[in-house]
Order: sequence, then C-alpha cells, then structure tokens
Amino acid sequence: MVQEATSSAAEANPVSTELRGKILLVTVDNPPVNALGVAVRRGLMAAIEGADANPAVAAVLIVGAGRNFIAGADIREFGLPPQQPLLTEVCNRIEASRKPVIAAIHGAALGGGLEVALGAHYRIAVASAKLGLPEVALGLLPGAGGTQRTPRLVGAKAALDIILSGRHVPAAEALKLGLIDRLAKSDDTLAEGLAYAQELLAANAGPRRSRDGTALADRAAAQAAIDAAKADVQKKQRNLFSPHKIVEAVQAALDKPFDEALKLERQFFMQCLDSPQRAGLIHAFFAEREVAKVPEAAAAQPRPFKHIGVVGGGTMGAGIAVAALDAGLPVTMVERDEASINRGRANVEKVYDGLVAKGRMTAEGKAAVMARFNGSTDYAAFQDVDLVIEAVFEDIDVKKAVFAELDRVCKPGAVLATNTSYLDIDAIAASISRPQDVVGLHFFSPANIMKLLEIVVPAQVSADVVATAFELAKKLKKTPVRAGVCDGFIGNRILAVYRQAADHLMEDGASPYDIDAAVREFGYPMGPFQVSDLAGGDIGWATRKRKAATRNPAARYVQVADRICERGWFGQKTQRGWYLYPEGSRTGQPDPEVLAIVDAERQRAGITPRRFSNEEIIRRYMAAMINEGANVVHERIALRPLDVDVTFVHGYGFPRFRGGPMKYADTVGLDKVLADIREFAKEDPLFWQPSPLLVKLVEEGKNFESLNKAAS
Ligand code: 3H9
Repeated sequence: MVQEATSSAAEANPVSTELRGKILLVTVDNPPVNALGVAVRRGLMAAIEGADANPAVAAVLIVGAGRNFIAGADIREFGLPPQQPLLTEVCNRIEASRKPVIAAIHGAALGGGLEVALGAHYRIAVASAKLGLPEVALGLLPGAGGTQRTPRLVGAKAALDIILSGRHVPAAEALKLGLIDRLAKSDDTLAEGLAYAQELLAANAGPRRSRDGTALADRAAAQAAIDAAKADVQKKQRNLFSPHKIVEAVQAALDKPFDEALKLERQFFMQCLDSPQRAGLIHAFFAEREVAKVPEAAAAQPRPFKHIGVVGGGTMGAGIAVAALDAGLPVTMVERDEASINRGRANVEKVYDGLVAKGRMTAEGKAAVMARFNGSTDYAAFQDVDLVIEAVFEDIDVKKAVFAELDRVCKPGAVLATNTSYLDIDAIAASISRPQDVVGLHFFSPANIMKLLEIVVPAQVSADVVATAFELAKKLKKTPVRAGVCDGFIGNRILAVYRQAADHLMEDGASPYDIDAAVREFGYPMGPFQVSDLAGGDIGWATRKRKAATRNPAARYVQVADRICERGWFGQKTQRGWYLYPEGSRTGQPDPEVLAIVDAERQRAGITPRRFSNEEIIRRYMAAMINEGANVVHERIALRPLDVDVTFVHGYGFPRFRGGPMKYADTVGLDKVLADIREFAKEDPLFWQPSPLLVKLVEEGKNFESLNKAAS
C-alpha cells in the first residue's frame, strides 16, 4: 500500500498533489484499481500543468494509492462518447513536461497505466510489480502511445511480444528489457520513488522522453520482428481484428515520425473500439467477474478448508488432485484397492513428469508437490479433510455408496462434493444424513487445465457450503459458474441440444466436415464432430443408450453416430471416428466410409439431402444453443444470461471475441433468432419450440443484457 487517502477526498478528486521538498508527489486514488476515468485524466493533466508552472517544483513523482499503480483506461467508459482530455493527450502532456517526471510502480501498471508510466521520463518499480499492455485481450490496442513508445524503448521484437500476448511482465524482466530504469530495493514504493527522484535531481537529470528512444535503430532487425509477428498473427489469430492492427501500428513506429505514427495509432484504436469483437471481449471480461457474485456468497462466509480429499484416481480425480496440489493444498486420494490407488498416484505423477520433461519443473519441485499427496484405500484417511470431491464412475448407485462412506467418516462440517456431470445431486444429497453439506463441483477435463467449474447448488445445501465452493474456485484459479440441478446442468444440457441440431443438419444434407468447417470459421477451435473424436465417441454412445428408454418416441433421432460406434470407431483413440487418424495422427482426414454411412442413414430415413451454406449451418447451430440457453435462464438453472456465456467461453471453446452465445444473440438481435426458430419449427415443431423467455424478451423489446443488469 502506497498511501491512504480518505474516501471523501478520493471521491472529490481522484488525483491529489503534495509538495515533498522540491518534488511534487502526484497520487492517483481511484478505487478499486485506479482506472483512468475522466476525473483521473483531468487530475493528471492539471497536476502536470501545475508542476510546470510552479517554480517550487523541480520534479514530479506519480504513484498509485491502494494495491496498484494504475490498471488502465476505465473499461466502463468504452462505448460511451469520449470525454476530454483523451488519455493519449495526458500521456503526451506528461512527456512534454519541462521537469523530470518519475513513475514509481507497484502492483499492476497495465494498459493505459503503463502508458502513463511510459509518458513519464523515468520509471522505478518494486519487485512484485507487474507491467503489461493487455488491451489485445479486450479487442483493443494500446491507444495512448503504447504501440509507439514501447518499441522505441525495448525494440520491435519485445514490444510485439508484450502487446500481442498482453502478458504481465514481472518488474525484473521489465528492467532487463528496458521498460523500466530501476528495480526498487524494498517494497516501499513511495520512499523508493522519492529517493530515486532526489538522486535524479542531484545528478541534474532532465526530462528523457520515450518518444526519443533508440531501440528501433537496427531497422533490419525491427522489420524482421514485425514480419515474423505478422505471419504469426495470420496463422494463430486469424479471426481476431486487433492483433492485425497492433502489427500495423508497430510498423508505423518504424516507418513514420512519432507524431504521425501516434495519429495512426489513434485511428487504429478507434477502429478496434468500434468493432463487435471489442464489445464481445469486454462483455467476457466483466461477465467473468460477475459470475462470482451469487446470493450465497453474499449471504454467508465460506467454511475454512486446508486439506482436500479426492475419491477416485481416474483421469478426472487425478486432474482435480493436481489442480488442488497446484494451489498449494495437501490432497488425500482414496481408491477402492491397491492397484487403483497406485494408478491414481501414477496419473497425478504423470502430469508433473510431463512438466519436468519440458523443463517447466525441477525434480525437486515435483518431489515437494508429491510430498503433499497421500493415497489410501481406506476412507478413514478422510477423517481430517475439510472438503472431499468425489470423482468415481458416473452411476448413481456407485456415487450413493461413496457418499454413505463419506457420511460415515468425514468430520462434521466437511464439505462433500460430487463431480457428476449429469446425475441428480438432490438424490445423492438426500441419501445421507447431512444433505446441507452436499454440493456439485463439476470440473471439466483436463481438470487441472480447464478454467470452468460449474458449482451445482442442490435444494438442501447450506449457503456457506456454496460460498466455500466459490472460495475453492478462487483458490484453484478457476472460473466458477453457479448452476441449478437438472440433467447436464448449464453446459452439458445446452450442448445436448445444439449437438442434436448438428446431427439434424448432417442427416438433412451437410457433411460432418462441412459442419465442423462452418463452426471453425465462426471462431471455435474445433467443430462438434472433431470434439466427439477427441473426447471418445463411446462416451456419448453410453449416454444415448442410458437415455434410450426415456426418449420421446416422437422426437427425431439421428442414428449415424450409433452406426459409427457400432463399428468400434470411437475417434482418435481408435484411429478412426468421424475422421480417419492414420498412425495415431491427431489431425483427422475425412473418411469416405463415414460419408457412405451418412448417405445410407439418409436413405433409411427417407431424406433427400440438400445443401447448407456455412451461414445456414451457423444459424441453426446457434439458434439451438441460444434457445436452450434461454430455457436454462428461464428455469433459473443459470442465474443470468452472462453465466451461460462464461460457461461456454470457458468450458466449450465458444469464441471469446463473441462474448458468449447469449451476447452473440443480442448482437444478432433476439427478434431475428426467434424468427429463425419459428421458421425451422415448420419442419420440426417438437425440436424447435421457442423458449418462453426468448418470446417474452422479444415481445418486450428487451435483450439478454437487460437480465444481466437487473440481476447485478
Ligand atoms: C486501456 O488501458 C486502453 C488504453 O490503452 C487506451 C485508452 C485510450 N476499468 O480483476 P479484479 C474492476 S484498456 C474499470 O477483480 P484483481 C473490475 O471489474 C485497459 N474497471 O481485481 C472489478 O470490479 P467489481 C487495460 C476495472 O485484484 C474490480 O475492478 N487494462 C478495470 O483480481 C477489481 O478487479 C486491463 O485490461 C478497468 N480497467 O485484479 C486491466 N480493471 O469489483 C484489467 C478492473 O465491481 N484489469 N476493474 O467486480 C485487470 O487485469 C485486473 O483487474 C487487475 C486486478 C490485475 C488490475
């Protein structure tokens, strides 16, 4: 913490000044993260103007109050009419100051925050500070000189790496790169900043402007770095808008005088600001933070948890154990016999062996983590754990038997969680003596990598157990989404519906390869048939068989997937599924035999195939997803549309730049989506039943966003 200011002072003016000897201390105090809203910009401008005009001031020191220097432009202002002064003008004014300006950085100096520091003439940072230009993650580029000053200070290669990745650069690396001038010896930012300023004054150091930086002097090297970045963006970020503009802006830094290039940067920034991708990405940014705001977390304190139990050492159980170990928690795993627990331990170790092999962990590091892992075949090993996660075979009787054991051995107050993806958690909870302690924690595979965690809230659970689940998610660095109990919760329930829409499209005339290609073009990394091959077709097949008895006989049922599975073609692991994977290859090739099966099934069903354009494919695929998303919100399985969005962006590969399916629906227009559904319903009224919520919103002229706002 640098300096406290009273909240009333902060509200009055988020930028305060105070003369410390000859140094004007300028403190930005705009909680929670010192974002550069219009009042901060005005305050900074006035402070610099005042310093230049005041003969008693010899130097200026800019610091941030609270936990960060400055986290960037105020994202909430984007999309509103711009207010003067623009941040780029503020940075230019700081740089033009006739007196040396020093930025003393702690916490985050991100985006516009780093740009303010780059406008300053000297930069010192404490060791824990993080510097970065993460605008790319919001569909933007640094628009206040960041694309111009950064390459002039650190060269094109490092600048492009920082701007295109948006990563947070640790202070020590920033020093090495030349982004800052000094690493503070202590973490007292204010004292270090003042001392540095004194030292500069004593040495008669005047303003030293980043715009005059010489790191682009080797033009050939700079051009090579730009060309390489351009090729990389073409390959890996083809669908995104702002990375292309970032490369252009850095090219301008090389080719044009500073002021001219800065004007271009502003133009590019405005183009990004106007792009739907910016709206989608900023929606995702806020939605990811909103999801943690749930009634139970507001109403109750989490129970403390220090020691985690995991039942089951298969892929899921081991992944969950690794996620907890990675968060520094001790983990006890229980399996039914020696062979199984040995396999469970091996599954955990395999993850760390992989890291050691890649040089990302030392053998000692692995040993230290594994020392926190304990395997047992006896449930009594759980007597001290605070939270147990069950990840055994997906069968209600097997799960109930596990919960009976947990009920028997766990201490009072222990949280008892199930990782089921479909089963009725209310029934599991009701089968033991403490249903108030039972919650669903639906991890996604691989559990140590995937960010999404559905927190499933059964009827009898107590609020502090739900709050504990959200706290666990934070500790494990997961993105939690609150879900109600139903078959498939939020994600898998909606998936089941749009997956059927894909099957209908296939039987009606689009090939699985056409559908995958259209879905990839929309921005997904993979199409649904590729995903099925990756996950293993046998999993979906087992679910279909389980549900066969309860399926509505009047509902359309496409049998192609069953024909494929009956041949033992389960995807990558069997070297063929929807695609062929010769010699264990992971990129599939279209399979003429699959197309023949599809044809035969069309004939059996009496369907004359027709052509679908990519646009037609996406309209059906998305309409199915949005309609079921609306049902899920309508039934309060999801609290808000934004919870559906975060589920799909973090668990199902939905392109983040579109914000999520519900945000996408708002972008298209709910009336259009509803019109599509009604059109499709002419062919299959049972499948295409408009969600009552969608109908209501269209009638009221509202969008999904109106429900996000109402709930928060
Ligand atoms: C930019 O700078 C453009 C310029 O180049 C050009 C302009 C012309 N604005 O994340 P947390 C809120 S683009 C407004 O939970 P943490 C956040 O919503 C910007 N609000 O805290 C939350 O609100 P609530 C480039 C913001 O400690 C609260 O602050 N900068 C902003 O885990 C706490 O946030 C970025 O992209 C903002 N800029 O992490 C940095 N940032 O409590 C974005 C946060 O109501 N920010 N809020 O839910 C971050 O990465 C993290 O917030 C940070 C702190 C690492 C700073």
